[in-house]
Formats: sequence, C-alpha cells, structure tokens
Amino acid sequence: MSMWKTGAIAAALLPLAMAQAFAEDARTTTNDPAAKYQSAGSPLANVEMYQDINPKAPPMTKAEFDKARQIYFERCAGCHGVLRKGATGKPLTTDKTLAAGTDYLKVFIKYGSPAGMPNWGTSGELSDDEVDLMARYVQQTPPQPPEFGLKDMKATWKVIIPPEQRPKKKMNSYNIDNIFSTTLRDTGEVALIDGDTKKIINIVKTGYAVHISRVSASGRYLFVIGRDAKINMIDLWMEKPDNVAEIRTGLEARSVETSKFKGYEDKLAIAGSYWPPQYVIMNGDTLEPLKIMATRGMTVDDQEYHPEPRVASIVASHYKPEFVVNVKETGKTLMVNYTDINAITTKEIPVAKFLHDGGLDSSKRYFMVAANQSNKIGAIDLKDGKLAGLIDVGKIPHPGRGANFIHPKYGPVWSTGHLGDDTIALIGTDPVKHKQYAWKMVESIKGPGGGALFIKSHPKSTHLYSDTPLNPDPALSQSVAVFDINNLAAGYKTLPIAQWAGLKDDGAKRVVQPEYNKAGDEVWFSVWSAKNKESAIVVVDDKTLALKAVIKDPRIITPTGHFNLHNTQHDVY
Ligand code: DHE
Repeated sequence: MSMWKTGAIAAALLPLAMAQAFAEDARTTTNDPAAKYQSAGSPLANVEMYQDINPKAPPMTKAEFDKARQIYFERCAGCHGVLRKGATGKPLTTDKTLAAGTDYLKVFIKYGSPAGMPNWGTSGELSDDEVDLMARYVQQTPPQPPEFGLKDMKATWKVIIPPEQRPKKKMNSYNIDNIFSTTLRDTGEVALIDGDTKKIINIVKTGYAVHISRVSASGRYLFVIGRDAKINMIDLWMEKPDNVAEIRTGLEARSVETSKFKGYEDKLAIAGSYWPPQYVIMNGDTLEPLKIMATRGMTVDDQEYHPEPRVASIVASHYKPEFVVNVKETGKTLMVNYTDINAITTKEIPVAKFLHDGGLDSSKRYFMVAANQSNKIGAIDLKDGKLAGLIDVGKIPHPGRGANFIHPKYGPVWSTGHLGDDTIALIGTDPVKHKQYAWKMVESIKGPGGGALFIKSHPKSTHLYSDTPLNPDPALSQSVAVFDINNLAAGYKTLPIAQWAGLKDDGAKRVVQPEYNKAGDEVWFSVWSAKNKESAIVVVDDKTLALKAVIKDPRIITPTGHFNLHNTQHDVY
C-alpha cells in the first residue's frame, strides 16, 4: 500500500499507535539503493524562496522555514519534486499533509514506509527536532524557486576565448581520442587524463557536483554540465585544454549534448534542466543561448498536467537534424528538430513515466531509454520517429548508456542492470535479421546484486562489465562483475577493484562506471571515496582481467563518471 493511501486513511481512521506500529514494520531504509541514489542534494537548497504563511499550517519562524527548506531540497525534492506535487515519490501537497497532521507525518518521516519512504529518523539522518521541523514544513505552502529565462542565462554567459582567438589547429601532442574526462564530483571539476600515459593533463574548474561530459561531433570540444546547470565548454586543441565558454542554463540540471547530424556538426549545443523544467539550444561555438523550450505539460498515461517535468537524458540523432529529449515525469520523448531555430518543431513520442538514462543501440538508429520507476525500457526509432518497442525489464533499470554486444543466439542486444534487483536484462535490437527477438527481453541474467548503476561492453571486447556501487554490501559495492559474452551461462567473475586500488584510508568507497579506452583493450573504474579520503582510478586489462594500472593523485577527489572522448564522441558502448 502507498504511503498516501495508508497515511491518509491512517490519519482519518487509525489511532496514532497503530500508524506507528505499521510504520515500524517499514522495509525501506535510507540505505536502500533507490533511496540513496535519488536523495542526493539539489542546488536549490541554497536558493532563497518566498515563505507564504498559511494560517492552517503549524507556525514556523523564517529561520525554521529556511532550515527545513534546505533539508527538503537536500534530501526530499529528488523524489517528491520541487513543488511537492510528486515525482517518483508521492505528492506532499497541503491538501494531503494538512489532513494527515503533524503527529502522523512525524511517524512516516521518522520510520519510513514499505512503499519507498526512507526511515530518516531511525537511520540517524535526521534528529527528532528535524523530523518535527520537516513534519511542520510539509504542511506549509510549497515555495517555488524562480524561473530562469534568456536574460538570466545571458547574465551568466561568458565567452572566455572567442572562436576567432582560438587555435586554428591542434596545439598539443595529446592523443585526444584517448583522453578521459573524469568527473570530480565534490570539487566541481573534471580531470582530463591522458589514456595513453595515465597522466593528468589538466584539472578544469566546472559547475557544482558535475554530472556528465559529452563531446562535439568533430571531437574538438568537450561539454561538461554541473548539477547547478553550469555548462563548461573545453577546447581540446589548446596547448593545455581548458574552458573557452561557460553559461548557466537554469538552477538545476543533468544533461548536455551537441548536434551530430551531417552538416550540423559542432553547430549547436543543448542542455536540459531539472529546474526550471525546460531545455535550451545554444550556439555550438560560444554557448550563446538561442532558444528556450518549456517541458511543462500532460503526463503520458493519465494525461494529467505536470508542473515540473524534468529533462533527463538527451542524445543527438545521427539520422536527422534532431535532438532526442527525454522528459522524466511526463514520460515522453521529444524529437526536437533544430533546422530552424526560430521555428523549432517537436514530435512527441509517448513512452512511459519516469524516463531517465539510456543509450543508442549498436546501429545508432534506436535510443534505448529507461523508464526507471516504471520498470520498462522504451526503444525509440530515430529514423521513423516512433516507439519501436516498450519492454518490461527488472526493477528500476539503470543502464547509464547501456552495453551493446552480439549475442551468440539473439544477435545484437542492448543490456541494462537494475537498481532494484540483481538481474541484467538483454534486449534484442535487430528487427531485420533477428526479427523474432527485436524489442523483447530475450534473457535476464543474474548479476551479483541490486544497486547496479552502469554496464559496459565494447565492439572489440568479449566481456560485459556491471558495477553495483549502491549495493549495501561493501563486498559488492567495491567490486565489479565480468561476464564472458560468448558464455553468459557460466556466470560472472568478480574483480576486487577497490582492493586493487590499495587506498590508505579504510573509509566507505564505491566502485563506479566501467569505461573502455579507445582501443577497447582496457577498462577504467573510479574508486569513489569521501571527499576527505583517498580515491583512485583502477585500470584493468580487458584480455586477462588483471590489474593494469592504478591512477592516484591528491587532486583526484571523489571521481565518479568518466568518459573516454572517442567512445563518447562516436557513441561506442
Ligand atoms: Fe546521474 C547520467 C540524473 C545520481 C552519475 N544522471 C545521468 C542522466 C541523468 C541523471 C538524467 C542522463 C544524462 C544524459 O545522458 O543526458 N543522477 C541523476 C539524478 O537525478 C540522480 C538520481 C540524483 C541526483 O541528485 O543527481 C543521479 N548520477 C547520480 C549519482 O549519484 C552518480 C552515481 C554519481 C555522481 O556523479 O553524482 C551519477 N549519472 C552519473 C553518470 C552519468 C549519469 C556517470 C552518465 C552515464 C553515461 O555513461 O553516460
């Protein structure tokens, strides 16, 4: 039963002691992979918002309201939404919270619920006073963060080195194709690492809690986006590659991409935001914001208005002059045609709610997108602009960009691991030569456990790697599983990546995101420790599965995602 069904019914009918007994039975903890993953801090925590006094709500001073607002955006907004209208979590609108009342809300916040609400109090994450504060806060009118339009974007836009003053040819001797851009999450930087020598080329200042890196069609420019919606554009031809332009496109964001269709290479860039719910198309040379498009609208199934549908993954089509923009809460994929920037046309493809991450199949014709809380994968046909298939998979698929390989029986497949169970789903992606398997989950193989985030293979490799960084068991969060793609039935081998890193600190660490080098003969992993502890990057020989190198440096702080520039530029995964 959902928190709100039980909460509202309990509030109306049950004595407090019974609601408490029910909540004490709760199974969801702050340690659950999905809860841990979604309750990462939002930059909106530090944004000033108006306190609207509702006489029906329990009183709060401005200082209490601000503290609670900060906690809300640090821990709760990821699931319940900025405006509390519900996202992957239940709505916390005042019609519901005022009816439930402070005592009942305190029980749910403290103990959690089986439906997915973590036990914030009993886990020790919130004190009793903070639980009381939050129970009162969610009965106040939700404050709304400001909008962010063209004027705001232009005020943050800087062209550090104009195009005409940039190098006319490559000014360094790096093998750009084999550079890795590694996210240094908590320092707001990326490390550019030479994949051949394993030496750091530069540490580039970027936005807050950097999220992803993407490469322009020509391979010259690297685009990095922070959770604070700051985009940095790095010129890889400079003697020492560094920022040449930057902009903020909103208050919170996760995705950036650049145009890749023939004739439009490097011409445009796009960024999607979580807040405000919109995406913006920019000049690919300078990041000048050109056109902002809103994503507010109706949901895919029940066709209800959603006020804050966040932009999740974006990919550039190789088939048409289009960006493929996946909108989370409405569950729609938008094919955004950019041929006329002043008259953008978008085709809306209904998929399923809670679109998140995804990647192209090996032919690059289909975008495989995870509707994570719907436990489905949508296969979007970028050539015909339609949904080719909607496939039921395991619990909370999380592919990253997924992994493509040729299965001995099913032909080309794309695969994803899951946050919520220990399976890896293989989906047939060849409707021509393997029609009977296309857009079906042809196999569900068993991995080591839930809490998986990223899976990877490479056309030149016979291996499939899957991490499990959010599994509560350190033995799993600190190792990776490797399968032989020609003999999946044999099960997986475990590589003790964190142990191989030989870190001097004993603290918690997670092994995250396999990423191949350009040649496809080695695989890189981040060993992600706390900000004040040693982290490392571990490189594995893909043929022998033996340790090849450990990259350590005091500047490598909280490494998470890493992106090989050639593989990212050409969508090889
Ligand atoms: Fe991510 C991709 C959103 C937490 C590392 N992450 C994405 C994408 C989205 C997203 C929408 C797809 C972008 C694209 O392809 O255009 N991530 C979110 C969240 O909303 C969430 C759940 C919570 C949050 O507050 O951010 C979240 N993500 C995390 C992490 O905790 C991770 C593990 C570590 C970190 O750096 O914060 C993390 N996300 C990544 C990485 C990718 C990513 C490495 C790119 C994968 C790829 O191979 O392309």
